Amino acid sequence: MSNELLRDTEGGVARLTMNRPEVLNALDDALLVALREALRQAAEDDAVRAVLLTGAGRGFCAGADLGAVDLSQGHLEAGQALVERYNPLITTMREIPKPIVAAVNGVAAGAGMSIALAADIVVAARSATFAQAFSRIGLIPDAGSTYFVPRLAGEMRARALAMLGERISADEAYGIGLVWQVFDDDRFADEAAAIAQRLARGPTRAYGYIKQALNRSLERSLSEQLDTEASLQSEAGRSEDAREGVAAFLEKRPPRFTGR
Ligand code: T3D
Repeated sequence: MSNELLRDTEGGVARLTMNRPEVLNALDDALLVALREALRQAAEDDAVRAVLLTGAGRGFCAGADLGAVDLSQGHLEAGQALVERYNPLITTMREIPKPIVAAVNGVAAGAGMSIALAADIVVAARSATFAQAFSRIGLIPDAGSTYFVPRLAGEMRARALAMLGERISADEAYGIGLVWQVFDDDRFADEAAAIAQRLARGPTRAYGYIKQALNRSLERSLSEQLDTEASLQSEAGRSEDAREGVAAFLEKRPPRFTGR
């Protein structure tokens, strides 16, 4: 297992820590592969009911490792890396049936910002920053940023962030809908962990169906989405957690969800 990704599981939360702090956790092939593999394992492991993704040191992730880029052919062969490593990672993040919290502890730039936005819930430390850094090096936003940013923040902001490549603060990111919550730095790690722990105690199967329902909702018509809801809700309704949730409500007690 690569040391570039630290992993531990406690209380139903798989914590994945990108661990290349000397380059602000910039992504090389090994880290990209390790991230995807860890997510797949989290999906299959019944003991894992939520994932917390964060970065070691002062960065969350500075995007592609520019030091590892091959310019020997006189150009940057960027498309292949996307097809082979970045895109499968982003797809895996969206599709695994367990909630992912991105705990953005520091700068999230380029594909590092894309990875944060592919999570289900993004929280940030007050000192964290976000940058669609791609155009500063002559590239376009990738790894899902042209999908996530307009949907979360709106078309104009997506265009300006992409073209100007400016760094925005966590509070600005919160203000335009890129982030769920911002916490002061001294509370950040505990607050992010608490959200993941809360999800790990929740109705895991329902969370998986919520992901499915929301993943494509903005591309579907109302009638298609109503059909999707009916079909997924009928699955959710058959879960042990739905039975427990209703029973707990009627008995006026907190539910004890098991993820089944
Ligand atoms: O082929 C493909 O892989 C295509 C895929 C492309 C996807 C992409 O993500 S493209 C975008 C790549 N990322 C960037 O362009 C961001 C580059 N980094 C920066 O602009 C800045 O470092 C930050 C804004 C992120 C942070 O700035 P700051 O001032 O807080 O830190 P710093 O001093 O610039 O960086 C600290 C160290 O990390 C520094 O190394 P040093 O000088 O201490 O030895 C810096 O070189 C290194 N570092 C930062 N980002 C990267 C990096 N090293 C390699 N790759 C990086 N992306």
